[in-house]
Amino acid sequence: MRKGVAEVDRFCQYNSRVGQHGLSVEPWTFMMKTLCVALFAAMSFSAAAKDLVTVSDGWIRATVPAQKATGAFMQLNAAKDTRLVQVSSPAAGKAEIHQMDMADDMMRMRPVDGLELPAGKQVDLASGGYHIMLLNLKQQLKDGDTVPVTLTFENKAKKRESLTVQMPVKPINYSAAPSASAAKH
Ligand SMILES: [Cu+2]
Repeated sequence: MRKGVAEVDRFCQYNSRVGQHGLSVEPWTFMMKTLCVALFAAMSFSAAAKDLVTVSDGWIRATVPAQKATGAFMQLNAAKDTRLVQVSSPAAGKAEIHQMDMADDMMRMRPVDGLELPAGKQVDLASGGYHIMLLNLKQQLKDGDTVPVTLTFENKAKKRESLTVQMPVKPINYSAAPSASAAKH
């Protein structure tokens, strides 16, 4: 059992025991039961997204004061075909999925509306390729900070699931261990 689920379970068991002691506690018990069901539903929802896509080696590039944008990088592994369609972070006013490519001998990056994640295939979000762009940053991001980033996936049936990952901020000159596709750049 996942740690969070165990905690909710303990919380719910405790509250149903409290509910057995008096006659006047029925509405309270009912409310607690409803709340517990809702909590379980929310938790199994996030567990499902976790089982769907594995995020590894995530990091965010640190910023200098007054810098308003930075990149977030990671490796994604989907268990079933899905698509990354939306990103957000409380640290940024806006977040986008970006693609970086060469056009007329110039490196440019542009937002894309989604990134395909084929089942069983590792997709790298790395410097020089796809990445997550955090824009309108609310404060400077420093080495050692941790920033939550929420990824939303959509499958072929248009069903959406979200996953929040805690991403460490790494120094400006940091680069992740070279992976097969990053080496091409
Ligand atoms: Cu970008």
